[in-house]
Amino acid sequence: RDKDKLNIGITCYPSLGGSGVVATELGKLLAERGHQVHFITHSMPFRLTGYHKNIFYHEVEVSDYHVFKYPPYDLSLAAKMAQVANMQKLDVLHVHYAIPHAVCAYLAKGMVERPLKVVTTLHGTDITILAHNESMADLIRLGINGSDAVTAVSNDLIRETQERLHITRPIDLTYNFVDKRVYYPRDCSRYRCDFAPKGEKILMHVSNFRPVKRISDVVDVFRRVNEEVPSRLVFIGEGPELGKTMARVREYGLEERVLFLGKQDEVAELLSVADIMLLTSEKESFGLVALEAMACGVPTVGTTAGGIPEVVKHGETGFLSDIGDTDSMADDCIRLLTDPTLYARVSANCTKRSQTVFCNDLIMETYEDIYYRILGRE
Ligand code: GMT
Repeated sequence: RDKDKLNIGITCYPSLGGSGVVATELGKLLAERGHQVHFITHSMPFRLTGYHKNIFYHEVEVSDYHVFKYPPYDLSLAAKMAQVANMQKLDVLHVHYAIPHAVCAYLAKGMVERPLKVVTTLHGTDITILAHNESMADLIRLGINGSDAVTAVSNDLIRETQERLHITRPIDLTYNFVDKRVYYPRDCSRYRCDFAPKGEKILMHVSNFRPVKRISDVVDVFRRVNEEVPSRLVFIGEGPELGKTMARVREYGLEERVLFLGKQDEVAELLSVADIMLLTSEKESFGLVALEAMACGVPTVGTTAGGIPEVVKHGETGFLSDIGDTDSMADDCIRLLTDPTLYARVSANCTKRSQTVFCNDLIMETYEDIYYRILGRE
């Protein structure tokens, strides 16, 4: 793999969210590999703390000229992409999330002095939610068809993109990945004492608290589990459903047993404290948190929505039920928590699967091969 080192631009949503995490971690791996990586975003990606050799950050500034009722961020982004592409001689611009990034990249392509190849990675809600709107669908289709390569994070997302948007061009599968230097089973005894002082089992849910996560199902599953196995529920993250979730916890009288930690930057340190990760979503193109938990040896109990079954192998690395079937999910949790032999087997499968199918080097090389392919350097 001794091919030329590349100049790669990356655009993503820099604040909380799985797509931003994946884009930033990929950028870091590519930079370690010797490529020059230029992040073009409206603020510093939250996982990009400290100095990293070969990584550069270009901030998009939005014009606040008084004529604009709505400052045109998308145009500023496209202009910045073209400027960075020209100045840094970008070979590839890799955008994560179709709207508006793929469309901005399409515009930028028309403004650059030398050929610029564009890769678009679809992450989920850009297709499963935004593409339901007809005019948005036309824009997403334009971004997809105007890219030199398109990737998606699960086979289920590829299928849905092709069906919903009538896309016929090939879409590469690039599963999300975890860095095993960061996500591994850690000794979490100090957190365990804080979260579950009487040695209770710990169930965890990590998300942006959007309606698609069906977080009230998390509370319902926990209520049933706790009736049979003394347990605690730890929530990490925040978002629009947080208030409703707290209300449900109060309604069930479970305040003493449920902890809301809010947004946490260092999730890798906390995941190993969980015995089970709950992922009850009705839509989930991949479910990055299930993979992160898996890498820490923590099985996921959740739903068969979207790409989750490609990540969590039912019966091997966790257990999956139909969307909304909280009784079945609770039964699976109880079985796992009361059968140490079953738990040990599933937990061992988790670390093994995360380090093989979703290994960072493997997925990074898949992206690298796509860059070389579209540049004609195979
Ligand atoms: O889960 C979210 O709502 C955030 C969203 C995002 O754009 O960051 O996550 C999507 O991309 C992640 C990274 O590829 C996937 O792991 C999530 O499954 C996907 N979310 C949905 O499909 C709902």
